Amino acid sequence: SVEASIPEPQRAAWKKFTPKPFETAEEFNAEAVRHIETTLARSMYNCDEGAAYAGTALAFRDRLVLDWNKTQQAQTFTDQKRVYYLSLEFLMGRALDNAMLNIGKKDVAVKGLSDLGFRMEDIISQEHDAALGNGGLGRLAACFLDSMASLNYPAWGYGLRYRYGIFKQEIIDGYQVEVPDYWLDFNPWEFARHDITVDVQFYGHVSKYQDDDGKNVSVWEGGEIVQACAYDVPIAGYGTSTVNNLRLWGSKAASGEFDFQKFNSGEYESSVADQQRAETISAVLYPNDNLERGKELRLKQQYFWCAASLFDIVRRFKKTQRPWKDFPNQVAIQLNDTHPTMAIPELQRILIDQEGLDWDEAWSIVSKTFGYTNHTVLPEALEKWSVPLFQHLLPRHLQIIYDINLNFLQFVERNFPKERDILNRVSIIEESNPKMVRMAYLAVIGSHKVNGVAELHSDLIKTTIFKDFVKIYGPDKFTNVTNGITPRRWLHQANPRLSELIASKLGGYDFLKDLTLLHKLEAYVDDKDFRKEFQEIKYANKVRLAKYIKDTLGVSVNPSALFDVQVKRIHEYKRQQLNIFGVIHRYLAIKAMSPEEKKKLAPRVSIFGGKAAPGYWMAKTVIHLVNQVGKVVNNDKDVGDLLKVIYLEDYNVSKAEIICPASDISEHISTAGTEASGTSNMKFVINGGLIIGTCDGANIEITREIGENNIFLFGNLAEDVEELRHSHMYGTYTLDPSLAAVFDSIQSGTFGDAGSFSALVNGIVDHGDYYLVSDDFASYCKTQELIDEAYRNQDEWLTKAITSVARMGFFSSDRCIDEYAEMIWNTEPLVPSKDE
Ligand code: F58
Repeated sequence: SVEASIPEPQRAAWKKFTPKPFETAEEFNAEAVRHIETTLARSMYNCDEGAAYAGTALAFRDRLVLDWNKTQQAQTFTDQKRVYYLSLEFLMGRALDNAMLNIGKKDVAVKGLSDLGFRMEDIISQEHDAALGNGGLGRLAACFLDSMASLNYPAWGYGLRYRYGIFKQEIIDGYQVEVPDYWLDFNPWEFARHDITVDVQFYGHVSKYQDDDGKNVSVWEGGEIVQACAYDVPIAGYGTSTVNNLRLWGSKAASGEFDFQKFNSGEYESSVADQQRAETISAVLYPNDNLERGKELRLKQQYFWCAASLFDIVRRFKKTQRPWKDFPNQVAIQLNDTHPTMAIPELQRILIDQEGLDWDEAWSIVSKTFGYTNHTVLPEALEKWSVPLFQHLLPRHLQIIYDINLNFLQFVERNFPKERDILNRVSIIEESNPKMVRMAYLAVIGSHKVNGVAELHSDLIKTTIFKDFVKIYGPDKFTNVTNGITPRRWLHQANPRLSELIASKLGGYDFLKDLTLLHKLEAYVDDKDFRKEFQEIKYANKVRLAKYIKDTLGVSVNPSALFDVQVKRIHEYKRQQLNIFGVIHRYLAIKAMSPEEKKKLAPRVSIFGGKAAPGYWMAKTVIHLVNQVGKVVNNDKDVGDLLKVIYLEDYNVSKAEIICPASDISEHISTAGTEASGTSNMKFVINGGLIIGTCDGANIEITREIGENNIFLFGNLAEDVEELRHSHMYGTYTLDPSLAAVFDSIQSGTFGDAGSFSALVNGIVDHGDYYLVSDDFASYCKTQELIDEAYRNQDEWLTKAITSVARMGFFSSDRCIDEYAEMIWNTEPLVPSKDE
């Protein structure tokens, strides 16, 4: 589309009318009421909380947009290197509270709304979560956007605008039921850019021609075109006027002649069907976490989004009129896992087929542009696409991938002439039937840096899945950036009272921009008043969660009990089954206790939450078991308050904001070596909760920072896992006796039909216990007893909690982004000038 701008002489006229942002409660109300009356066409006689939310959101959005326009203008004019973060998932949660924090006028809105008869909390909770993600990977992308804007990096996110985000989970009769999440009814935070579209091609065939200079050229012809339409979301930074952009692509049928012809020739129905088929591409987020199923539509989503994003990035670069060799100095593209790997052959295709560069020149640009972040070593999560599917859907890209592979294998052969096997092992094409394209290898070969997300994980990828590549490229291509979380959302917004208490001691809110300042809290660890207030805040947060549990599930829990929380996607490797077996073990123990023994036991509330992938039977069985155990335990008079078991429905970002501040202990108990990092571990500790965990992912670095006395570690180490698995399969295998007792009680029908749980039990008893539940059970239960004991000494517990908070400075996503910028992107912040 042609860019038009107001001519210089007329700009003074424009500037006179630049909107003035609201400053006072009155001015805020003027904006909110105007939006409710005119944008929504509602009056004071039909203004409910939903309408008041909309008015508030629109008033803040208007303020955001002014800074957004300025930021984008400044980034274009200064023409410095930009970062593009490509992620198929952005788990943003709610936006209003975050917008108010960043703009800094929440107090004004609180007053204004109260003048209209509304309470801010009620208004905030009207917002639908933007849930375009499954779990940690998607939430990390959201934290990174927040940090990139807060640190003034010129950065854009690129993703897909799913019509349906992650499903809503209902628990019916103890089973998970999935309900579609249609979230776009009213979304004030996005701007449809109907003028920014990209045509994306699929299917067809490749023809070879000779051009006028006798050069061979490949042309991808035929097939179908789908149109990508841009939807932009402003991403505001904290304590700065930088507002970056998140561009999400929606799919539509390409308009124009083709449709028109069909329409005119009377094929109205089929032209509408084309439209619907095109819209299917961005219709739904795949709900699997750590599993790849190789579905055609998923590959279509990936290519559609990569092609549209690359076109957009290249278009922006070309406007600068720089030579192509400058591309990697102007553009850094980060691949959030292998999902955007198609961007690599796509950029190569654009450069050679469309821009006429020769292969080597193009490849030198491509391989300097990309960085790849790996988030898992689980084999079932590594993406592979069948060659026939590829050939059918993206014939030109398959050729390019073959050429990339050929060049790479020739390079390997030259350097390792004596090793015949290595070529087979590192080839992008797996010689299976059908042949498969290994996306992780393509990502490694096409990127200049590869990183894992915690130290252990980054070491593991170098010794397992990418071992050969370390030999080929040397170790420097591989690096680590330990994950982090944004303290704005996960401390300040989720726990405003704790944030305020910290600010009162540290002399302001600078710690929200430099989290390492938290270390100064250690000076207050013995301060009576501080301790009292810290403890009161934790209690109040538990009361808030207890109320939520009562309101949603009708179960009363005692806020003085130890709240033990495990909330995350349900997956065998995360071992919610270990937790619930531990709960059953505790239940059996309580049943056998004398009244005196019972008196000594600290009451506990075991809280679970998380979604299972709809086709993941074992995970769904775990959910069912937790609910069945809850039903029995919560109604057992012998148990009373000593144990309650809660399953929170539909765990999501906004619920996490209530749950994280309310835990005493949270569980991060994956089989060692399986959880790449984990990020909720950080969210709990920063809110003054202790953790029980295995030596896995970021737990190890959390331990290093906060000290081993402040964490409850247990279980086998990653280095021992392989041998243990081997011994299960081929050696003698004895089930842990306490776990055997737990299984006996399940099999005798204590928690309902034993048959429903047999697969879960048999996986451990008969099928090798792949996740080492039995091996870790004794040390898990022992550690839970240590927790009971430690909790009895409230004073020491509190010391541990405060000390831990003070030592969490390392785990800010701001630190991550600075590390990426320095080690991988080679970019600098662009600090907005005051008078702009
Ligand atoms: C998670 N991965 C890791 N994948 O499991 C977790 O340890 C880590 O902290 C986090 O990434 C951030 O690095 C994860 O969430 C997914 O959900 C994918 C969704 C798409 C399909 C493949 C899994």
